[in-house]
Amino acid sequence: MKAEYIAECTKIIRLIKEKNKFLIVSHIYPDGDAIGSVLGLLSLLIKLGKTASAYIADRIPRQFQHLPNIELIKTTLDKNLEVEVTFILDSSNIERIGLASRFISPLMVNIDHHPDNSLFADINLVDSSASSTSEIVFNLLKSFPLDRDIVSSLYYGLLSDTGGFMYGNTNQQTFKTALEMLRYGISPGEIAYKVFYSIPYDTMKLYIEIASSVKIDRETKIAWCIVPLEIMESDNFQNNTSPLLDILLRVEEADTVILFKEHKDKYRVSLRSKTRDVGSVARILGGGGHRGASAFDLLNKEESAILETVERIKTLLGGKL
Ligand SMILES: [Mn+2]
Repeated sequence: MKAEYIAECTKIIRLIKEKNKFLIVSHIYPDGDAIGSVLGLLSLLIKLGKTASAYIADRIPRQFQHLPNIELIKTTLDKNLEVEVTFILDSSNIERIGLASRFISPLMVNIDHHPDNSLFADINLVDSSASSTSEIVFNLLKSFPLDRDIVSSLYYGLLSDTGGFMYGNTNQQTFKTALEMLRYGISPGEIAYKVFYSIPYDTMKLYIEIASSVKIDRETKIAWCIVPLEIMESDNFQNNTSPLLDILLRVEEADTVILFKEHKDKYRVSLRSKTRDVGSVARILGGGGHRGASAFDLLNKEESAILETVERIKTLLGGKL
């Protein structure tokens, strides 16, 4: 590990020991890694007797409700909250945390694994070879008295960001970290069912409705579908669409999947790929993310915009596969 990275770890550990008032934030459209890493760190700080709050400026999807201390993640926050240190987790830039950026304290710590992280904080612990922010947080915190609940949340984050050790971000370090996590007595099977087999019945029906309209271009192995606004706004739809993308990626003829999620003023476009670099594509189109999973905003809501965007992505990915 690089000396610089170790130096940042040492600084963060010192802050945790010396400071008392912490705020932890993560990105909007929170996924399993955002939630898992926030809960792991939050639960440890509370265990250490610190004053710690967590805030995400978005709805927390129902699928995370079973996680220990989930009720402590707030979606509104007192502006007058006194904070000495703010941790920003799993967010490549300050815009990703949405309204949470209003509550920034004098000292900011950025912990992340996105390759396009802009190193925006006072302390930046960024490792793009890590599978997940949860993996970085675990390795950072393992000298503290972690427990089964804390580690379960972090394992949840690691497992969801690797698609169950399946995506290209899974490497030797991922398995090594997972093994160390298992030593805390967590139940990997139980957590795996919670990550991948816990779609509420009414949500699954919506997923099936959306998935049944999937289009595919067999030559380029690109599949795409649209989530219309009325479904996006339904209480039964989860704003974390990873499970839906996973369902679509199970199609043999699909190497790359594009999901257009309709909002009032834009489409949020998520990309997943088995073999191609959709991270670079998203960056060209104004977004960001990882090699195998990324997203960007499409501000043009004209009817032709969807097909034009599919064509643009086909070209950027190099056409036929
Ligand atoms: Mn992540």
